[in-house]
Amino acid sequence: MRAWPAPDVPTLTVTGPEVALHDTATGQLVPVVPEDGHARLYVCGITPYDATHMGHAATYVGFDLLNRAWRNAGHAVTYAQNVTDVDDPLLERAAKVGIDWVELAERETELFRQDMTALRVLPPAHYTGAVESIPLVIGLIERLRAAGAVYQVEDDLYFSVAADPTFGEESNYPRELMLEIFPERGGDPDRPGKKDPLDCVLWRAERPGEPSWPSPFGPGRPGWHIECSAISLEHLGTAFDVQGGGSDLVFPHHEMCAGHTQVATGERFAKVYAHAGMVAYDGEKMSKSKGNLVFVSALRNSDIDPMAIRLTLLRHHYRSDWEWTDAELFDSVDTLAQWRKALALGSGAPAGPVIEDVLEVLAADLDAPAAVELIQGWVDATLGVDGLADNTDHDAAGRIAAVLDAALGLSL
Ligand code: 5CA
Ligand code: ZN
Repeated sequence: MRAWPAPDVPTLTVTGPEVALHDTATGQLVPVVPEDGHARLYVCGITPYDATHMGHAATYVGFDLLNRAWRNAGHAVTYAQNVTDVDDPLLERAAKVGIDWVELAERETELFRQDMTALRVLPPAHYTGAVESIPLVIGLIERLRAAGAVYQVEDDLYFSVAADPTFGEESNYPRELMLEIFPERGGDPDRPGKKDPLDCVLWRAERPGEPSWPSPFGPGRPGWHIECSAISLEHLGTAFDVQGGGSDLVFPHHEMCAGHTQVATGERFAKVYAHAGMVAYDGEKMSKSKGNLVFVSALRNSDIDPMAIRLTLLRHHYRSDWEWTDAELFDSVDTLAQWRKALALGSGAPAGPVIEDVLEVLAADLDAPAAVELIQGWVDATLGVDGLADNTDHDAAGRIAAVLDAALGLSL
């Protein structure tokens, strides 16, 4: 399907350092230096049954920093993202509000595109829906069947986690924790007939009132995890550089995705697994199912500058769990006004060292809060907050504006 339009990104005159990222699988900070200079990134996309909330926005802005850091280090980036445009929560919401599920998915996906455009998130080259990937999913299930990793429970097909010798190596969760989390995130551990409670659905046979597609295994629809394995395999191949998403996807989603690709191809799914922290609101994880949501589109509709939304997100490290407050948003509005004032001067405090430091902190596990502090330091020095203005760099503002845009996605 169509992604959203790409914002213009200025080309910097300095090259940023190579990027290192915290890897969930090893718990280490690891270099993510693409082979042959070409990075491959997959980030799990939305399930479009409601509008984009700040949790989603934080995750996509977080991985946008990675995309930008790679580009600033001189690499090309191929970015793929899915849209889970058929799944239980979407069908349930459509039935509840009495609209067609296709219409709901299209409406919310379009709103997401507008939100991402407003937030200046670089679009994926491959933006792919679950529905349009059904032939890919069927092909991958066939490969898993040939590998002996598939069995049937009634008319549904399951993936046998026992077939994957690497199962558990992505999350490193102990089995008790897996069993606890699995049912909270779409799993069905207690279903009679399963070989292992943790086995997951690959193909869900047609149920009355649910959409279905023909397949060699009978009419039905894809399970959730196989969707991301099939789409990433098609567009990025195996062992791509980074698999990303929120930390709610560490298990079972990314563990199962890794298992499907590993068993079907004999090769690993991703080299590094990166996870964004959870954004809360009113004391709980912001989630569509709980309804404690702050929507990007609602703020845009009340004339909030999208760059102030983005700055609020950037002030939290992508891996931290944090709580959204309106007070921080209003603070960002004030900060941007001050930054714009400094940039309007044209000349300013020396920009060179600030630019290098900004690129460096971003390359080290995407430390956007540190980058924001560095910019604030330049603004303070330029406006002479300490009475120490040293505006001897005559093209400082233009260069600071360029790094703000290219590295942090803030166009002021
Ligand atoms: N369609 C699946 C992934 S294949 C899905 O999880 N969709 S979602 O709409 O629920 O979430 C979209 C993305 O936002 C995922 O990467 C998810 O991990 C992330 N996300 C969801 N809620 C939050 C939150 N409260 N804070 C941060 N990220 C979140
Ligand atoms: Zn996914």
